[in-house]
Amino acid sequence: MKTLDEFIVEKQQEFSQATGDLTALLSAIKLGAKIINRDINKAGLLDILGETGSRGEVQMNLDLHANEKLKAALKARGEVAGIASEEEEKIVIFNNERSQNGKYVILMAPLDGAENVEVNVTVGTIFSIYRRISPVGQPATEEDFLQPGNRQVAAGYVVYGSSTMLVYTTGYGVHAFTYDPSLGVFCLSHEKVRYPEKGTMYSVNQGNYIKFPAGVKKYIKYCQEQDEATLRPYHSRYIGSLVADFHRNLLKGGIFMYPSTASFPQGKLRLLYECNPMAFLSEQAGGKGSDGTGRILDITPEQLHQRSPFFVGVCSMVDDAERFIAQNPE
Ligand code: AFP
Repeated sequence: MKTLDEFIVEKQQEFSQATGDLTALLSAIKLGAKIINRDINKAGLLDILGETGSRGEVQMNLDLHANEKLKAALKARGEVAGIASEEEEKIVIFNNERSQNGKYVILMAPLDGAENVEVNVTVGTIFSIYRRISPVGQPATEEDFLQPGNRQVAAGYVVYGSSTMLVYTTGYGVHAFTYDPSLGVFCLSHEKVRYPEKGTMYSVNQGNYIKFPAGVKKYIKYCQEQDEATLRPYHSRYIGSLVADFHRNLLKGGIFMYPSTASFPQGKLRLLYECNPMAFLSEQAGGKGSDGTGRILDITPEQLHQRSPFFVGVCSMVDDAERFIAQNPE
């Protein structure tokens, strides 16, 4: 059995200019994930005991609670100059001397799909790590966070499901670790994860069908048609928790889509906290991440909370979706 700590120390030489900083940083994320995992597992119990009021409040609290816990774990490390979070309006700069010398900034969705906690369905934490571009020794700036996804040095997620798993990449493949709660350690369970060559699942909120662009509607119909050679009709699977949907599609082969809709013309998902890290992981696993017209990782962000349409998964499936979109302009 190899633990996450052992694995990242072993792989440290793969990082350019390895100094151990990134290793320490992943350790901080691991600690935050363990705390969030423990607290999610207690959520229903707290509710029964009435410690935090109504169900709605428990779920709301957990969102913010996860943000605070992860932020504290990262702040405690000198390697991080600041964070941006889906739960915070503005960037949070860590202003102590040690943090100002930190080389990295982190963007995160601390509890993605939080509404699912209330009904005992899988949720996740997503993170994305960049080397800052402002001078080390000074406070980080917003520019450090508004870098295109192709500059990520690491990204990953934690999926809190029937077991808890941490999945990450530093640009040398995707590795997954399953949490053993009795030992309190993440153990290597999937090294160099790759998508299956052909996918058979599509994940999209079909309740929004009427509001989708014509190309997406046509692609969904294509997914539902019968054709043995391409293993269609595909299975439809949608949890409503990006991490869970992405994770299943990664292991089983599929495409996740959150297109633009009449209600969300730019899509619903956040480019920096959701699309970029998942697109980086996808590419590292042999898949693709697109906004429907091109590579997600090449978009230069203009705003922290910017949204983007998102198509991610097995290469040939994302290619098909892009083709249908290009052939059916609005
Ligand atoms: P929340 O974090 O606000 O619950 O949103 C979750 C999410 O961003 C992503 O994890 C899901 O894939 C997507 O939204 C689900 O959105 P719909 O409910 O509109 O399908």
